[in-house]
Amino acid sequence: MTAWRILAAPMALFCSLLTSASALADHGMAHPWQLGLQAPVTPVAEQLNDFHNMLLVIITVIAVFVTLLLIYVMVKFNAKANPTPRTTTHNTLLEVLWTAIPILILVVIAIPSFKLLYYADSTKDAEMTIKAIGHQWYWSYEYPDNGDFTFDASMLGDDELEPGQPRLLATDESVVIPVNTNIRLLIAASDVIHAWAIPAFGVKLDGVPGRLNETWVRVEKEGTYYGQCSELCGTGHGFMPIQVKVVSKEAFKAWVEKAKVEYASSNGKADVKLADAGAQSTQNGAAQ
Ligand SMILES: [Cu+2]
Repeated sequence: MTAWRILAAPMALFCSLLTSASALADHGMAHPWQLGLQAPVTPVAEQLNDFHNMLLVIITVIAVFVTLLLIYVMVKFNAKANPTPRTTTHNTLLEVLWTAIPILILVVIAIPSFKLLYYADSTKDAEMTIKAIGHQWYWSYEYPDNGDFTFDASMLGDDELEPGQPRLLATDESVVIPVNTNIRLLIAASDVIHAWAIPAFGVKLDGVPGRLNETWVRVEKEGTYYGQCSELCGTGHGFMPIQVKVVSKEAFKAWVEKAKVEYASSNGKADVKLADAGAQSTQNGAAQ
């Protein structure tokens, strides 16, 4: 009885941790004592999760096999148990096996890996496009086929956080996207290499200046999801988080109408004018 109790206590703790983990997983962010990856909400993230679980099985079998083999060798072939060692140095069958089996294991891993890589690459039937541009140190977003507006999203400081908003993850403006919609994501950068990453979406893609990288998402669950820049981009690298709100298609349409007005004044035009003026004066300066 006592032995069972000793075993049951950590099991109960583990189970309660698992339940609280799955309850918290709905928040679209990492949390203390999380086990496994964040709950996947896109087809790509689901497949990534399955692939990760498959690798976990393979790696566990290999680790257990090698450990058992080591223990067997240590017990059977130590100097005490085996005072006169054999002088055999080659075994053709064994050598072929320990070359072929690892190759087979790598092939078994490579096939689903490449499939997944191409699946995450792009979607043929995108219903809309969003462009994310990394800057030192914030993200700006463009909605070219939904109002054609632009806005910046910067991290909220500790004194700006409202109750429930996570520190270092919440931003002043959210990327709003509709649920169950194939969205083409174009990712670029204006200064150095950044990376747009949301673990729950299974997306992590570099934003490279002068290059347009593409991926896609189809989020199947409404909610708020968080991510961070995942390419070391300078001193503010840890302070350019990503906050995505996934809403119903109707709510998205309503938000677009509101956003068109809200972001009209800062539609990038003022910035563009300034940037143009800057570029012109630089050109003039160069010409002189
Ligand atoms: Cu960055």
